Amino acid sequence: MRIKRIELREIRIRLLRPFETSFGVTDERRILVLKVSDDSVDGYGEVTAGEGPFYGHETTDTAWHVLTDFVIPRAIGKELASACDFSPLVADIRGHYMARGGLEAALWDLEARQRGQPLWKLLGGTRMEIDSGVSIGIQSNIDKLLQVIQTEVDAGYQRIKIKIKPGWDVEVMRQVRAAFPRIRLMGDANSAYTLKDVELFRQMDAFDVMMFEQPLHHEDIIDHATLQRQIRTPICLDESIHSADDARKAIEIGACRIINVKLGRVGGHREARAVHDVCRDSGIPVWCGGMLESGIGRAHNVALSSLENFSLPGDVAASKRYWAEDVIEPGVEVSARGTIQQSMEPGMGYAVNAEVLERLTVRKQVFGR
Ligand code: OSB
Ligand code: MG
Repeated sequence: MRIKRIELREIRIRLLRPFETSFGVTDERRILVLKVSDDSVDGYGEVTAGEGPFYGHETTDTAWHVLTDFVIPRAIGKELASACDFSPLVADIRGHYMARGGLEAALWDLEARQRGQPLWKLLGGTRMEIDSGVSIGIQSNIDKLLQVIQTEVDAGYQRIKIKIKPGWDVEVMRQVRAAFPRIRLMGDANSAYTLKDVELFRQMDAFDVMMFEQPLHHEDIIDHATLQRQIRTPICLDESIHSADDARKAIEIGACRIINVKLGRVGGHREARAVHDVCRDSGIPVWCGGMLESGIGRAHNVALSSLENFSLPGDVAASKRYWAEDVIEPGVEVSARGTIQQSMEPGMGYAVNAEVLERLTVRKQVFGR
């Protein structure tokens, strides 16, 4: 493939409901979408950075800067044998995984479309149907949370993740478990705790929690290993893992027993697969995380989740949980038993609705041709 033309745009799209985590509230997304074109074929990718530097250091605006000034200039006009050859072109850039990963994903979609093959097959996936879970933000009170969980359980979702933070943790978990004795339940702290809080995690050990996701500092693995030695519930790392090497080290020191793989956070499909492989070879299950993506990022997450070691339900849920109108058609749909079917279409498997995309666009820049 030759990277003849790259179109970068920012879209603004309002969430149906605000999403609250330990680091803040999101109600409108500012998402960067990349369209890469060879002669006649296009590929789409999405940058999963947040609006502010709170989940990680990247933002919508840092990604725009890094893409326009560093990533796209290295890529435009290049001839690549495969999307796998992209990451070496930008390996000298430190950090900014989501900026790089957005373009990388677009190249995978392009390659899959060129080969007339579904992206999930090109990636080597085998799961035709993936298990879907939901991530539920912090609510105004526990009764409200219990209602939201009931709605999602009724919709068929296979696993419930609740966001936790100091003051919204042990008592919340206790009541959720009491109200739903059988659901698969987990908590995501987004780095809100320190080792001073060990006792609190030991209390939550009693509630049959599948895993605690990223309880400690966003760059830490050492303290996570210390915490893991003192609690029964598996730790799952999210923020701390940006590469297969990070995963190897975290596993080696016992910092986690599960890893959340996010396409953007590791810089694209190639590295996501490498993280998957390291985990598989060490007997560590993975699942696919979410970043409140539009349909484009969501479609990539569905494809990635087809790899064999994605053996736990991910945060890849239906479009209609997030958006009144998605940028893909049809939207990602979840069956009554909480699964998403892989598409047999070439590429990421969902068509981009160009009219909706254009209507939501607030800025656009075109490179090449
Ligand atoms: O930590 O997994 C996270 C959303 C934004 C930033 C970080 C996280 C999340 C989620 C939501 O948990 C997952 C989703 O529904 O897309
Ligand atoms: Mg997380």
